[in-house]
Amino acid sequence: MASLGLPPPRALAGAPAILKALPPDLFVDFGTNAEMRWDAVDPRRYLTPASRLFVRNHTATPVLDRDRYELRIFGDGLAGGRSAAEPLRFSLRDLKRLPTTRLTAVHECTGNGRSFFATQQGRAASGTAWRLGSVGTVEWEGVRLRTLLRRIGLRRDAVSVQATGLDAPYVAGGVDHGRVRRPFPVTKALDDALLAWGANGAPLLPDHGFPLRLVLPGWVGIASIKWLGSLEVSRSELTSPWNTTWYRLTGGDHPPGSPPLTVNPVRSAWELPWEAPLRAGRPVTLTGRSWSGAAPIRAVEVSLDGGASWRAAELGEREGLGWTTWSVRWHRPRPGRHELLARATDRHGRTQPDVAAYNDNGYFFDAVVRHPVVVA
Ligand SMILES: Nc1nc2c(c(=O)[nH]1)N[C@H]1C(S)=C(S)[C@@H](COP(=O)(O)O)O[C@H]1N2
Ligand SMILES: [Mo]
Repeated sequence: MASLGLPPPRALAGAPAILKALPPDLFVDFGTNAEMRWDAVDPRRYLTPASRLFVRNHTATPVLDRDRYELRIFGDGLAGGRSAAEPLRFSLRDLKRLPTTRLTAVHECTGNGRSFFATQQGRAASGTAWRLGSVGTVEWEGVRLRTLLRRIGLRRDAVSVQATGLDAPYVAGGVDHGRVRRPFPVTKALDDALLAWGANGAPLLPDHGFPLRLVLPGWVGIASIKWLGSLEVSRSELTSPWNTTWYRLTGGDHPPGSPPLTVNPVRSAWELPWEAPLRAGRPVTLTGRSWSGAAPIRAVEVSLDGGASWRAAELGEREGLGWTTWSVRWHRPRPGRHELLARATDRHGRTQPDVAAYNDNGYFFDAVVRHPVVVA
């Protein structure tokens, strides 16, 4: 986008969209997207290692130079106002001189669980057919966006911030939609938004936004723009196709004009292979995790008999806005095929429903997933 004067991402002919290794025992590879396998999650490890974190790319991972990197900030919402042609510029070093914050949060794609609209509810939705692996919990490191914005100075009537990535423009169906970008309210910017350069104590991997990405804790993954090139701060509501066309609930029973999606719903997953083979008659401890974009998890109920009976799972670890681990002892698995169910409730009282509200793009599949196991 010449208007921002940004260097084009290094174009590597025939290069893969995702640069890190995607071994099939750890990932399901969808090309530009890859989901983590829940059966490969180590129950003793709370954070998701960056090497195992899901990747969701609209385009392809650009290779950016940390020394030439700069974040551009402009807009009529800044004190004094700044045009896109004459933005404020911050190098990575400038940003790292500001007070550093670490925060642990769930990181999740809006479409996580999408395949279950088809397999569990009989109505397919369009988009990557994730199971539940487009999620992780990461300890991000960076500077609060509010720290930077307060230093720059905001106008009192600033309402909207648009984050734009440095990856190539997104072209779909022959239409160039421009660079991946999405606006969010100034209130979120001044609350817990983070400009992150690190994950789990190391610099971001290229696939996850190196050298700098935005993190909007608890919000849909698309809000956390990777390879952050610019922030526009505005006195009027900014828009982009990522909040007007995509990432809102359309079709199904949703009225037209439902708002752009923000806070993630409640979900749960078992740390088991799909159709996990289990030994009959032998007690086994099963583990899983539950999370919510709104609040910590208060309770997890599980059913080992397809939903006929329920009991409380034992809750384990939780850090900050990260997920909650849990376990349940299955004393006497009987031979046959069973469905395991886990239903979480967060501290705002939000509970996973039996059926997720259908929408054309398959966002927010938050229903209790029926996880098959085979006991023999
Ligand atoms: N610049 C840019 N930012 C982006 C995206 C993208 O394609 N380009 N994908 C978004 C989506 S849809 C998600 S779910 C998360 C995925 O982050 P990850 O690949 O680091 O897991 O990044 C978001 N930020
Ligand atoms: Mo996403």
